[in-house]
Amino acid sequence: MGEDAGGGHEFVVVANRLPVDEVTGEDGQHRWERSPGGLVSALQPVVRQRGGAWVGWTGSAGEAPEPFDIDGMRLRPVPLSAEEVDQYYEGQSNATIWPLFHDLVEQPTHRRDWRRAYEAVNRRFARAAADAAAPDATVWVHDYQLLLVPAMLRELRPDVRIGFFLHIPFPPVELFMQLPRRRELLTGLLGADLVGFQGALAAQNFLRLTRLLAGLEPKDDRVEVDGRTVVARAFPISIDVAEVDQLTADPAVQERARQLRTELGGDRRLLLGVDRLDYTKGIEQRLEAYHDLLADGEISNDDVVLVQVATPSRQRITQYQQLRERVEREVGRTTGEFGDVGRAPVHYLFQSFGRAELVALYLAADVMLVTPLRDGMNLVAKEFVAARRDEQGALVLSEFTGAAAELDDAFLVNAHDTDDIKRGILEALNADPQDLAARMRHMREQVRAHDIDYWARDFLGVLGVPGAPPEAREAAAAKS
Ligand code: GDG
Repeated sequence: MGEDAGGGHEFVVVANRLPVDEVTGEDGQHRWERSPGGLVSALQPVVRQRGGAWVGWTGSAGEAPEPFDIDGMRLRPVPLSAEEVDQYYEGQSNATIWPLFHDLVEQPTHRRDWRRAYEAVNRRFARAAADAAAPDATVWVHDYQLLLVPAMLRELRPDVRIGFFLHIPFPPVELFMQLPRRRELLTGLLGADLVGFQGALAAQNFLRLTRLLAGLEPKDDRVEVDGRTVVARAFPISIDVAEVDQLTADPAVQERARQLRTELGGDRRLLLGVDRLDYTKGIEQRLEAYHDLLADGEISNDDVVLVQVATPSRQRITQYQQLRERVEREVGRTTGEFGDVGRAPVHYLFQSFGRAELVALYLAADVMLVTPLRDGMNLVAKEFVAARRDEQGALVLSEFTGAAAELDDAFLVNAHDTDDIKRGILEALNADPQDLAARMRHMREQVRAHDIDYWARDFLGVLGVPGAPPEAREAAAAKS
């Protein structure tokens, strides 16, 4: 694969964000750096391997830079005005669709001007993708910011093969029906040849909706639309296991893990949370459970410590600012009530860290807490498992993550129920080491056999892309 004579690419990824951030060094020079976030962690290796193009936004409002190359990928920036960032990105994408698709864990806002901006920006992305694609190319569109792109792109370029993958949950029919202009959104997705979801339930929700909203007749995992077949299936996303392996093998990372443990208080057991600061991640409920365990005397500040990394995210949206305030109040309450001088019960880090530091934290942890109220997959859970080649450490995992379907050897909890989170934490802390090792071994087998490469090959194989044989599923099934 690669570029054709006319500059078109045979493989094009379309996502809201390019996989880079612009940073200014101390010398005042601008440069591009890989950005954090699930989508980027997931896709960068796939595009790099195929020498493809990536269409997306740089993260800054205003004019877009010319296309440029990085890490074997051609990046083609799409411009967004400041108003479009407000309306399309922070508005319709993150204050309407995001909360609604996550089972209304926060109230969505519905605004006509946001919907208009969303449509205009989706059209711009579709045009940019049409410009980037070689004849008969494959275009892989990603996520909830671009639900209208598949149909728009098909209109412009009926020759290309279109895949769409949704990284977040697809809601039950009765929730989707609350969306204004719901039919257009559904029709947008139906422009794809293959619509991928994190789980089987999401694919079923989508297919049910085609019957209800578009009067179509879905059968098994497919539905006929205008003489074409649209396939809807689950492709649970995963992580770059090789990257995690490389970091865990690095003596500097191992040393850093030992140092973290010493600094946090020698023989105290380390509980760890790593999340974007997002209301879907259940950080408040987790902190409350931890507070209550200390208050009940079930655990003590002498024996246990919690490190909560909360990566800054969507900071201009009111609900995220309010969440930050509530989380920081809860951290303050717990520290105030149970802390000692020089020994805090919670280390709250509202910062973004490098990958090596994250992996050192995974290695240092005794119990990893992943307790979202709703999450499409959750890569942190899989990264933790992949990091634990020592087969130690316990994972407390919310049933409402996509990851729970694969990692059922975790300590599964109802993340909406603080008492159940407490139970899960106590079980994890008191588990027999042999039981923990057996659980970890099973979970590691699952993640290692289904890494990001498997996910991409599986999706692209079903989409029918050359070089991505459809037997990925069968081959991996035979391996395990
Ligand atoms: C969406 C869906 C789905 C976190 N803090 C830092 C950092 N991270 C990395 C983690 C992990 C990724 O970001 C987060 O991925 P998640 O899957 O946990 O969550 P979302 O960002 O909500 O992702 C989710 C995912 O898309 C993929 O489809 O699993 O359900 O919501 O890789 O390690 N990375 C660095 N510094 C940090 O401080 N470098």
